[in-house]
Parts: sequence; structure tokens; C-alpha cells
Amino acid sequence: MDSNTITLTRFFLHEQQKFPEATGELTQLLASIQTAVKVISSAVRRAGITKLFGTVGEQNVQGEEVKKLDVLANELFINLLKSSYTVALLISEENETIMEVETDKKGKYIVAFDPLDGSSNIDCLVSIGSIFAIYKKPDNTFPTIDEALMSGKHVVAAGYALYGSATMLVISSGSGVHGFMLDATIGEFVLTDQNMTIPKRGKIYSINEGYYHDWEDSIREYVDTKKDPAKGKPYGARYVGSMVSDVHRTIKYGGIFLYPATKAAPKGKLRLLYECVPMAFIVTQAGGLASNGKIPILDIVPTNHHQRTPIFLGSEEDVKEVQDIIAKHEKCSCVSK
Ligand code: P6P
Repeated sequence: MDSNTITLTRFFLHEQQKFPEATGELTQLLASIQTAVKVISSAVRRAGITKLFGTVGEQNVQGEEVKKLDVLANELFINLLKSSYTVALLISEENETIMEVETDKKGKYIVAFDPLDGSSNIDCLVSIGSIFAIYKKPDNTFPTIDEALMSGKHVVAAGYALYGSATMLVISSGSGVHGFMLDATIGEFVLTDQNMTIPKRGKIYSINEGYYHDWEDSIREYVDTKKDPAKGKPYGARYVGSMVSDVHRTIKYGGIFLYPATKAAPKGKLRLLYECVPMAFIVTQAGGLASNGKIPILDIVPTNHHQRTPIFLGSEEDVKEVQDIIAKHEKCSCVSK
């Protein structure tokens, strides 16, 4: 433990000095999120002992079985965000409606979050995560419920926590992507990966091949080329089934993560505001690309706070390759009409 350790809070206090107009509220908000993640990390690692595995016997707005840890994580995010005095509106994967913070605690930010993503993996000890995006109106006024739906262009910061072999927070506030490992001996997130950048091309593709026969022809063609030695050295296949794990590996090693539309999920499965936008913001800040197959994820203007979207994100050249195949099939289908 050196005497000059850069903790997460110290790092963002320094970052905010670059902006004379900074009020310190974003740093205050990130500190609250950090606390929620520390408690969730502890709960996840002790879930088996404290009987926090299993379900609560209800379904959430997404129609998914609610796990006990989902409830705890969601309540932690809500309580800590509200008590940060920086947030006006909360959008949670676990809550059907948008939550408005009471007036005396209100701030200028909107936080959209998935408090515990990948919860189907909890009971078998596979890595899971928390994902968040922080939005703000250009004029810094407090948003009303009617102003809650903003595109990724209004994101001021985003991040994810990975509860894996270590607990790591990866955050961007628009000046690069930075990774902080939780040092449980001192209860602090310490800077370990400054300015994370994604390789221009990778050697891994990440998709749930169980839906192969459900995909569009373009996606089948893309995945087939990744396996075909005649088209170049085949890629490796990796798929955890927890978005945070699959995206973190993609940033670290390069390659592409794909969750396309399927017959079961014609608009894709992953949610725009609190899964795809935060991951797209981070991957873009790391020098990669994130699109719905046609336009950047960050350009999509939401019409519903739980809406879903197909997503293709990762190394620039890999995402461009799948976009080109999608465009080719679109062109062919237009011609054949
Ligand atoms: P599938 C987890 O349930 C999740 O929301 C993401 O974390 C993950 O990327 C995706 O769903 C996995 O979905 O259909 O492959 O099981």
C-alpha cells in the first residue's frame, strides 16, 4: 500500500479540476454509486453463506424471476442515489415506472441503471455486474419525468461494476475509460487501468449461438465467416451470458460482442437506456464502436425507458465488418422487393 494510492474518489476530484464550471456533484454522485457497489460486492461474495441465493418468488417488469440479490442491489442503488442529493430521476431495470426524487433531495442528473445484471448466473457463481449511465440536460436544469428519455448524446458519465475474480469498477466521464479494482483490505477502489483502450481488431466473437436458426441471414453469414478457415484464421468463441463480463473481456482483449434481434426478441433482448447506452459510451470512449447494426447506439432517441435494441459492440474493424454484411443484405432485400 503506497502512500500515494489513487483512489476512485481522488481520481475524479482531480478530473473535475479540468472543468472550471464543475460543481463537484458528479464526483459526489460517483462516490454514492461506489458505496452501493461495495455493499453489493460484499453481498454477492457472501450470498451462499447468508442464504441470499435463490428467488423471491416474483417476476419483474421484464417478466424475469427476481433474485434476492436483485432486490438488495436495486434498493441499494435507489437509496444511495437519492441520498446523494444530485439526482432528479431514477430509471431501474427492476422498476416498472421512472422514479422521481423528492424535491428536497433533487439534483440535475438522471441515472439509468441495471443494479445486478446477469442474475441468472448468480447461483452458479458465474461473474455478474451492475451497469449505469448518468444523463443530464444541456442547460443543467432539473429534468421532469416528461424529459427523462434522452439519447446517449446526453450521457455525462457511465460505468459498470464487475463482480468477478475481483470486483472492478470501469468508468468514463468523457475523458477516456479508467478501471478501479476494489482493495477489500482498505475498502477503496484503487486505479489499476488508466486510459483503457480496445484493440482495433480482435480474435474473439461473443454471441449466444443457441439462437443460430433465429437470426437474420446476415448474422448467420457473419458468424459463419468467423469460423471458416477459407475466410482467414478462425476467431475464438467466448460467451459468459453476463453482459458485463462479455463486454469487459471485449474491451480488454478486443473482438466483438453481439446480441442481435431474434424471432423471440425481434427488437433484441438488451435494454437501451441502462445496458446498451452505458456500454456503448464506454466502448466508444475506449476507441471502439457500438451500433444497432445500422446507427450508433448513442444516437438512438428512446421512446420508452425499457425499450430494447440489437447491439453490436467492440473493436472498430470487427463492428464495421458485421455492419457491412448487414448493409449488403439490406441492399439485396431492397433490390429483390
Ligand atoms: P441470453 C443477462 O440475463 C442478460 O441480460 C445480459 O447480461 C446477457 O448479455 C444476456 O442477458 C444473455 O442473454 O439470451 O444469451 O441468455
